[in-house]
Amino acid sequence: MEPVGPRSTANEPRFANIGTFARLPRLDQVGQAEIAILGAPFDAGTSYRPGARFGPLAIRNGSQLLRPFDPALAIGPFSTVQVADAGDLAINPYSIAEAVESIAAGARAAYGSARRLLVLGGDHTVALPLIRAASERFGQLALVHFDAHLDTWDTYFGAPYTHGTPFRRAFEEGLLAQDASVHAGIRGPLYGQSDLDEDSVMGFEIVTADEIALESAATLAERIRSRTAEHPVYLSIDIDVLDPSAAPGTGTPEAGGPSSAQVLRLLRALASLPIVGADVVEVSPSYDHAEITAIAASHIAYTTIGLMALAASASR
Ligand SMILES: [Mn+2]
Repeated sequence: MEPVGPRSTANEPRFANIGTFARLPRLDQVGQAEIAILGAPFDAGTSYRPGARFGPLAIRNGSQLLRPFDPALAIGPFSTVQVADAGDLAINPYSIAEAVESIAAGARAAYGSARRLLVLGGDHTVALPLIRAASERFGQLALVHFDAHLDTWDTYFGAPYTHGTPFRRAFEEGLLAQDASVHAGIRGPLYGQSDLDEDSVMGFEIVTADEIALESAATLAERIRSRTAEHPVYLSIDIDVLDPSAAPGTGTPEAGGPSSAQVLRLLRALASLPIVGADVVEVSPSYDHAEITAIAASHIAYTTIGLMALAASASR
């Protein structure tokens, strides 16, 4: 059966009507999808500026201009596989522990109708329950993590589930394959050298923001590919990987980051990776200007969908 694509813009302006991601059909309209887009509006794990609970709404708004063919990947992702918008999870904004459980449960339920999920955050706390659900389905994962920050810290104020700690928890829970994961875009001040030492013990390799600026995307992609090897890949993208000039609307901005062009180029160079799940998190629209961040996030999400559609085609 041919995939149901985005609503036509032939007779309806793209800024009209109710805004699903990229004007795609809702998941309940198509029943089953290869890729479902799911919002996780939650930001109680934020350590600095709040507001990422409004991220899914902002990213969907920023996605209305996306067109169906991606020449850079040479794929029309929405005509290659069925992609649909599954709406938002209902998440308790007052209890982080309950939110983590319900996000995992929501992801498991969504897997009943979709092979792969792309989740729009929300703060980075949401990645842990999403990785739990993905690893239940696909086994141990290699994590490819775009972020200014490591997010492998232990606790804040004694809290184990925060937006700075998801990947330490994922490591402790055995969800990640040994020495197969990568951070990309890391920069800025740390608490100490021990942050890096502990991160390395947890099996991460680091591609710094300077390396993204100075090395070719092909060179870096080869490093990432040799790291993730044959493992199924979970791609987690914190929008603060971008320089604050390219993504001001986020919770913990760090100067000296890559442009959206550099990040999109590196993403596209990962085209052969078997990406089974992904998230785009930390868009906090009250700090945004002229939808800069929301539009960047929507294009990163669109490119991620293209990568997942390529992975789906390759696995058929
Ligand atoms: Mn993060």
